Amino acid sequence: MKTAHQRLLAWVAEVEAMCQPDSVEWIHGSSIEYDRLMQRMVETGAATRLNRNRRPNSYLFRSDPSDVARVENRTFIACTSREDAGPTNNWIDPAELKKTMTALYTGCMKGRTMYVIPFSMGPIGSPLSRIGVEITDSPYVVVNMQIMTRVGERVLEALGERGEFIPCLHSVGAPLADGQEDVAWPCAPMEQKYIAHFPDENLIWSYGSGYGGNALLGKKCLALRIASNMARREGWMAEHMLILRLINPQGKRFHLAAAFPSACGKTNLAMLQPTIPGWRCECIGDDIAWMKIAADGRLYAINPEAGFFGVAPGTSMKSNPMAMRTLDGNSIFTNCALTDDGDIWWEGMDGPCDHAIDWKGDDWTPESGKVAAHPNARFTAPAAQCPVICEDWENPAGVPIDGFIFGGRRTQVVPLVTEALDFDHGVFMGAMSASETTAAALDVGQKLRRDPFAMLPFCGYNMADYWAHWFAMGDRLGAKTPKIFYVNWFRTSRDGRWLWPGFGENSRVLKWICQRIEGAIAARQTPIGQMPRDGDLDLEGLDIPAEDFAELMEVDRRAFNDDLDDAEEYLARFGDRVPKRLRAQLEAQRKRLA
Ligand code: TSX
Ligand code: MN
Repeated sequence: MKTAHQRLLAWVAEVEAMCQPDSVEWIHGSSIEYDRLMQRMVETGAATRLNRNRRPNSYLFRSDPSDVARVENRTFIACTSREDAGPTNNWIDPAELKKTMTALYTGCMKGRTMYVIPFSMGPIGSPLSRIGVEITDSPYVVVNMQIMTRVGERVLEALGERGEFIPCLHSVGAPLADGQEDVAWPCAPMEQKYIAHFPDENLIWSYGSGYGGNALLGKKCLALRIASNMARREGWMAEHMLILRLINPQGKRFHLAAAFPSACGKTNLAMLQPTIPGWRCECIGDDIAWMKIAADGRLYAINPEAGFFGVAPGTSMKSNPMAMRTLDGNSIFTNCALTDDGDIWWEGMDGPCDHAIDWKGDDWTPESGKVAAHPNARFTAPAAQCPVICEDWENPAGVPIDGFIFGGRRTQVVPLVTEALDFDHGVFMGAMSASETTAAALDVGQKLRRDPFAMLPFCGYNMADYWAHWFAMGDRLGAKTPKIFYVNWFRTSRDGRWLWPGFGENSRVLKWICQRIEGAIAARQTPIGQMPRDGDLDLEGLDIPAEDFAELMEVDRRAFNDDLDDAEEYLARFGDRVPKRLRAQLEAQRKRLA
């Protein structure tokens, strides 16, 4: 391989000696290489090629039924002090974990090929980008990384002989004995799975799972858990946020970054199609934002990824037409159903399906009494294929962020949109983000699941220190802090109807947000923040009954006070590491509600 990077070569040699693969292949990043890998996987039965006429250059994979999602209870932050990982992470002693995992890694690639994937998170050469190298024995990981990141020789070139890179080691944890036949989706049992982060040395070790966030180490492991540590040390931000550009009828651009817990439709919002005349929306990213203060004092964001790794079920021409069109070809599908004409299908897709092979490989009909696609089935598709991808999505300088949006899934209490009173109040809003748990017992009412900044599973250090970092960034941004908003698309009426149509109609809320950012309109101050005055939210062409709209915008002081009790209990978990400024926000909110 054409690299003279001694530290990289030494690391690869060291891993090879430990894992003992049959062979080593460096990934160049060409389409020929991609096709060859896919061809090999079709031959071994790991992949199914989809009907070329319906979905060219696209493939279906079925995972092992036990290896279908991120494994949070097997995800570890291995730093020196337990307190630095905080109460929301699984801490483990780095030396002890390395001993355990070294034993697992020893000989773990026997009978397999070890792939070396140099990759860039962010456009190659951007000052905001970071380089990683993933070593893996999973060809499925290689092809997914080729879509999700920039890989191969051009990355090695950018790395040079002394550049910094983040070593990411991955194995499915299933060595093959001499003559042993492989399975379609090799992986290790749950108690042997480890998704390990060593933030003190920017190192990632993953063992035992081939799935998504456990195995595509550039995404959650590097771009969020390790990057959040680097960002705090270096004074930037690594956030679980979509990035979009809104363009108003006058051609003025607004850039928004938004963080939502799972099941709020983040990818749908990232590819929003505005329903209001003259407004356009473009996608820059759907999952992760890396942001840095530039020379002009403003905050600029890049999307470190190059593709979308999205939840398939529920994605349709109704909920997200731009995502559907992104998947027209050159895509990978995992745990979706296979139709009789060689295409994919999932629950919530437009149109029914009479017969399919389900995600486990079994015969399926609607009468089978089970789902055809796994609820966490995924698509992997190049971002460049999105019809509304922003022309600046790979701009190495990033885009200037005008506003942050937080949110959650709340059928009660939280109104459609509020604007933070100031930056500190906005940090409080982000820290208090919560969704109702779907599995709440009927008699206990709705239980809240807090997911601060949608970073609960992704903050690679103590969440309380993370809040302090937000305040510190706010101080540095001064007058140039983005405005902060909180939205809730999911409020229902007392008789259980959705009060807000959601989806493309959310553009009406985004319009108000842009008008507030511009300073074009005033707002009504409420105890929980600024809200649209009567008539300010553009409802032209919608027929929402006045009573419904009033309910959607209602601020119930008692209910909000109860929420604050829950919030206070939540903060107590973090002890005296909680920034005083955050506690002050809680007290201020209480006073306003009294
Ligand atoms: O993604 C969603 N968004 C954001 C879109 C940009 N979903 C799907 C959530 C699961 C991932 C939504 N669901 C949204 C929403 O704004 N709102 C709702 C609730 C809802 C569902 C259906 C209707 C209205 C609201 N209407 C009809 O079905 C006709
Ligand atoms: Mn995500």
